Amino acid sequence: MPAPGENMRINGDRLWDSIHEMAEIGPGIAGGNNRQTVTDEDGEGRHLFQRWCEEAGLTMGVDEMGTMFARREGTDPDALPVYVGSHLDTQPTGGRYDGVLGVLGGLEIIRTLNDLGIKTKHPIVVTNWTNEEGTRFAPAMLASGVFAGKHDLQWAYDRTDAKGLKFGDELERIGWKGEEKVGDRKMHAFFELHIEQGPILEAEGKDIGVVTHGQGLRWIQCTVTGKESHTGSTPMPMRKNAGRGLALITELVHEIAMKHQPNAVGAIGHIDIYPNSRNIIPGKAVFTIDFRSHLMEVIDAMLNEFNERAPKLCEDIGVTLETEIVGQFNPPAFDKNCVAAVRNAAERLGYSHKDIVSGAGHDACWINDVAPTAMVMCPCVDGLSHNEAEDISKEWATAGADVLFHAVVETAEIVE
Ligand code: HGY
Ligand code: MN
Ligand code: MN
Repeated sequence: MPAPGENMRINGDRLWDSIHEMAEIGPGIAGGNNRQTVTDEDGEGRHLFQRWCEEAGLTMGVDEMGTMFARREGTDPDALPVYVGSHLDTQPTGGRYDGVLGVLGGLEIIRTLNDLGIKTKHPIVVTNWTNEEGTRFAPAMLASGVFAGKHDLQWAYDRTDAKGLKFGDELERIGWKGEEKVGDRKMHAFFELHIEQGPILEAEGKDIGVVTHGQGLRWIQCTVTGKESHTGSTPMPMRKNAGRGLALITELVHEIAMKHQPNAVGAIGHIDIYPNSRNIIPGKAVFTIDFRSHLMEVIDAMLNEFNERAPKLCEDIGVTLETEIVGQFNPPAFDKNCVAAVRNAAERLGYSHKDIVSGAGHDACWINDVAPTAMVMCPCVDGLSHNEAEDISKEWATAGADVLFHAVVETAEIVE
């Protein structure tokens, strides 16, 4: 099948303008975004995306997890569609590009095909996956996980946020609980454009990351239980301080990850301490460990060491530890043909590129289990993400979307 001509490019200015119009919805307090999943702001962003899709002549489908599928017809109605997308939900102190670049990069492909009057054999479907971030409702990649058969729909609906609200109720409240059965859609392929969220591409002066693999992840939610008592009058030997358990485990997680450098990361990002009063010994600490590696044996080794050492650390200071795995996926290896389509596109377009492993998790990591999948990455400034100061250049966004355009359109097969 003919690949798109090297002169075929997306409209970088239009993409850039759309990204920043979306960024006005759910603004953060420091220039980024707070458009958390199934909040009113998420709903507003969805409506804007839907309007743009309708203006581009797309038909919208929404499934029971609220994932949005905007379809451009192909010439062969029986051909499985090529899907392209990412997520519009953000972290509470998120950036303007994480996820949004991939959804609006997909929309830009449609807008460009319309401009050029190009038809493809396979339909193309631009996708906004619900709750990729997993910060308000764990785990991350919740909707794509249900789509790939990793989570049961009702289990997903019953996930609760810090205020005890249920995901399914919130999805219904914002009016985005669709009718389509999750996972019924079959894909010819799936492509996702995403900022790297790490320092490698910028440091090496590369325009494009050709993502061959991703890290696997384990989120271990820990509950350390001690005893609330007066910080002034309780003798030190009598204390059962859950805060010490948190501190010892925080250090243990770091020590374990450092043992497996450069193939591992580990930290604790979510922490709730109770009752969180200045003059009460903490009786309870609830927190989530995030272990990752692209090597399964390293993930297993980190979990084993943690399970051996953490209970003893807590026992020695008179507190108890309960753990629950609240998020997990194994290291994905993306589809070689789709990865080659990305690499060839970068080559054809004259963009510098390198093969890379994704440090962050993405919806593509789950979709890779049910369809041939690959990712395109662009650099981000100082590798910073999950921070309101997250930043990219228009050139990087344009290069990433150009490569995405060529990989998707080549796979969808241009009809002369
Ligand atoms: O956690 C992740 O890797 C993704 O950014 N949700
Ligand atoms: Mn993301
Ligand atoms: Mn993210």
